Amino acid sequence: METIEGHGGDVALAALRAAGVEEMFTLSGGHVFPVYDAAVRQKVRIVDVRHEQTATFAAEGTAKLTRRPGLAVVTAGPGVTNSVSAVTSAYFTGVPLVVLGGRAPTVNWGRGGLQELDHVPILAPVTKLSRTATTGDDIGPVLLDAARTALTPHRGPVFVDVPMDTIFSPATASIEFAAPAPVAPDPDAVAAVATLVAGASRPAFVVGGDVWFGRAEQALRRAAEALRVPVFMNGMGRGCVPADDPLAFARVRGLLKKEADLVVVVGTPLDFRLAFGDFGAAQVVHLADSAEGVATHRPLAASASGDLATILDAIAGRTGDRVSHEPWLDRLREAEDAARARDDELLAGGGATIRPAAVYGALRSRLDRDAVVIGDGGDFVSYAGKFVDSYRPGCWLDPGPYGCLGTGLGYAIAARVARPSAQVVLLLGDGAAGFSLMDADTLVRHELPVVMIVGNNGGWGLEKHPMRAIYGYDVAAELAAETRYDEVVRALGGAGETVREPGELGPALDRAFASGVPYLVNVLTDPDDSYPRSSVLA
Ligand SMILES: Cc1ncc(C[n+]2csc(CCOP(=O)(O)OP(=O)(O)O)c2C)c(N)n1
Ligand SMILES: [Mg+2]
Repeated sequence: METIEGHGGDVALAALRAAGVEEMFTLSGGHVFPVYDAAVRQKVRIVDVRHEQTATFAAEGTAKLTRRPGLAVVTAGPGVTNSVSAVTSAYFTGVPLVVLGGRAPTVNWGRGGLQELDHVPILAPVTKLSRTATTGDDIGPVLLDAARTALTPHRGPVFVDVPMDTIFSPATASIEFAAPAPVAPDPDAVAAVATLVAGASRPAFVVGGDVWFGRAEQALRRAAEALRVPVFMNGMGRGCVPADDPLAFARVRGLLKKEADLVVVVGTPLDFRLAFGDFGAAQVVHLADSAEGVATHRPLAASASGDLATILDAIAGRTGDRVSHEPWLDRLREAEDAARARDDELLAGGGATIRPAAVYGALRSRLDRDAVVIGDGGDFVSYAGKFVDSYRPGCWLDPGPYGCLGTGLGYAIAARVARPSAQVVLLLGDGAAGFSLMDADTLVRHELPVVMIVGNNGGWGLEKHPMRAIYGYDVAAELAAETRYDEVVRALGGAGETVREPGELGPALDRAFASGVPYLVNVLTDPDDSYPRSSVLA
C-alpha cells in the first residue's frame, strides 16, 4: 500500500504503474498535461507520436508483446475518437489495453466547451469498462479497477476519462493493486475433456492468443508432448510451440477437416479464422479463458473454461492407455513436408518480376529466432502469415480478427520499445503504409530502429483481385505505381531504398538490418500476383 499525494495526474499514473504500466504512448493535448508532469517525475517513458491511432495501436502492441497493460494517453474529443479503431481491435483480440482520456472540465459542462464530448457511451460497446473518474478521490480506485478489469480473463480494453478540472486539482489515493487471481475451471468439465482427448486416435490442438496471454504456453507444450498431439497455432498463439518442433504444423489444417477425430480449440474463438468451428466430422472441444468465451454457435463434444494452464495440465496428466498417435503424426508430417517442398519454388523467386513470396524467401534466412515480425496489409501480409515461421511466442503481431489496416507503425514502435535488442521487422502493404507511415518520424525522434519492408504492388491488392473476380473490373483499388515510400522515410530522417530486381532483395535486407536506423525497403512487387484464397469476406 502506497499513499500518493499530488495532482490527479500523479494519482492516475501511480495507479497504472502499480498495475504494471511502464511506458505511455501519447499525442499532446492540454487536457492531459498533469499525466505528463507525473510521468516526468515518476520516470515513466513517454513516447509521443503523430496520430492517436498510432499511440493506441502502440499501447495495444505493448500489451500483446509484454502481457502487461499497455497505456495510451489521449486528449479530449478528437484524441479519444481517433483511438476508437485501435480500442476496437484490442476488444476483438482480448488485449489488456488502458486508454486514459482527457475530458472537458466539469465546471463548464453543457456550455459548449472546447472538445466537450461525452466519450463514455462511444467507448462502451468496444471496451470492458468505460467510465469517468469524476473527483480527485475517484481517480486512484477507478484506474486500479480499470486496469484489473483489463487484465481479468477474458482480457480486453478499458477506457477512463478525467475532467480537466479534476485532473489538474490536488488528489490523494492509497494505491494497492491486486492482480486478478486465476479462475479455477470446473473439475468435471476438465475431466470430460481429458477423457475425450485420451480416447482420440487423430486429435489436434488448435491454439490461439489466450494461451499466450494466460501464460499457458508451457502447459500447452507439456500436454502436446505428453499425449503426442499435433499443434496448430494462430495469432498470438504462434510460436507457443516452435515452428520446427515435430509437433508443430502450419500447412495441413485442411487435413483436420477430412481426417481428425477430435479438434481441441484452446484460447481462441471459433470465428471466421477457424471456419466458425467447422472441422468436418471431427468432434470439437472448446477451451476458453472465461465462461462467456465458450462457443455457443456450434455443437461441442465438451468444453471447459477458466485458467487454461490448469486445464491443459489436467489433460497432460491423463496419459494412461491410449491409441498411438504416431501414424497420425507421420501422416501429417508427410503432408506438411510435401506442402513446404511445393513452397520452395515460390520462395526462391526467379522470373523477371518480384512476387511477394520471393520477399519472404529472402527474409526468412535473415530472421533470428526471436525476431518480432509485424504484418499490416492485405495480400502481402497473407503471404507473411504463411511463409514466416514463429519460433517463440510473443514474436508475431498481426491485426487480429478486427482486421484493421494501420496497426503497422504503432506495433513497430511498441516492439522496439518492448524488445530493445531483437530484430523488429514491419511488413507493410503499400496501401496499409498510407495509414501510419508518418510515424516513421516517431521512430527517428525516439531512435527506434526498425526494418520496414513495403510490398509495393501499386494497389489495394486484396480488394482489387476479388473485385475483378466478381465484376470483371475494379475501381477504387489502384494506387500510384512505384511510389517511393523509402523517400518518405528518408525525408523524415531515416533511411531506405527501392528494390526493382529480384537479385537486389537480399543485399537490400542486409543493409537494412545493419543500418541501426529506421530503414524502409520499398520492394516493387508484381501487381498481377494475388494471394490464393478461397474466401474474401469470410
Ligand atoms: C481500416 C481498413 N480499411 C480498409 C480495409 C479493407 N482492406 C483489407 S485489405 C485491403 C488492401 C490492402 O492493400 P495493401 O496494404 O496495399 O496490401 P496488398 O493487398 O496490396 O498486398 C483493404 C483496403 C481494412 N481491412 N481496414
Ligand atoms: Mg498493395
